[in-house]
Amino acid sequence: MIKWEKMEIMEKLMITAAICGAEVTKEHNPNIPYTVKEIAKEAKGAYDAGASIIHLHVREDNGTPTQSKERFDECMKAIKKLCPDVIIQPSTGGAVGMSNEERLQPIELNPEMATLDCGTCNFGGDDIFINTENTIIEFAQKMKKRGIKPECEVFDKGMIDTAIRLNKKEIILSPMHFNIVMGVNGGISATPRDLTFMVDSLPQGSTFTVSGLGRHQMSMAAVSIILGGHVRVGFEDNLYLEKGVLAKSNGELVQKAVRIAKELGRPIATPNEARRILGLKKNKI
Ligand code: KMH
Ligand code: ZN
Repeated sequence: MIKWEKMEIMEKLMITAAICGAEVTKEHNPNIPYTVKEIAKEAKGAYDAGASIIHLHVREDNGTPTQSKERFDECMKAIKKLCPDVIIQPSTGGAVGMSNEERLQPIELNPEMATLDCGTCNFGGDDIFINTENTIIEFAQKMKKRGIKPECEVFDKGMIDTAIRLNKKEIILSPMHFNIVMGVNGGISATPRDLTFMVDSLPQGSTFTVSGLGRHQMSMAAVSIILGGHVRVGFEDNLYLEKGVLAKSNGELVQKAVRIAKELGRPIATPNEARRILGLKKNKI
């Protein structure tokens, strides 16, 4: 349950920038980064604006999504060169249709964090993002072995229950960190009612961030800020700064989240403050 009476004691706000994703393309917004240089530049702009975590997908130069370990390594090094203390959180979701083996490659680089998708979900049209229970267990066990903190991606309430079940078996360790993804065609809707329901369903001591898709990005960020949660913004989830205006960069979207947070009285966490909030051991550079 949300402890409403304790809400004045809030941690600083962690902002995650999801800078490119796997599904959006330059046809959707010409500012989506593909190359190593573009990805590093977008990460730096987001970091300068206040992002403490970069949620990372990578692409071939032509925009094709890839989970190649080598490409992740190149991109992570390029990002660290520009923003040495930022937390890099590679995706193990990759793109719809990739094999588990393909998706798991970036964990071999021992990042501090990585995503752990906690269930199967329709992804619009004929797309299904498949994460069977055995897949989740395999990914979680491999991350645990390497000391990588999973960010549990939950697209619906049942996925929280799955994460709790695996937490009870110590396959996912406490305290858990969740990303509540709202507004996927097939997942939970992006409404304040649904967000409070999801937050109320999290185990005590967990932290959470919220990713509202499309036009819901900033409104759900605002609700999360008020609830004591954290926020994710960026091109992976949303292409627009406001109705009809494409964002020029991820930095612009982070700046907007920072403005909202400031108006609501929530200071922004640095990467090292985010490490403390998440219980990450050290900055692995
Ligand atoms: N691209 C989606 C199929 C994650 O990063 O872990 C999966 C995704 C979630 O983006
Ligand atoms: Zn992602």
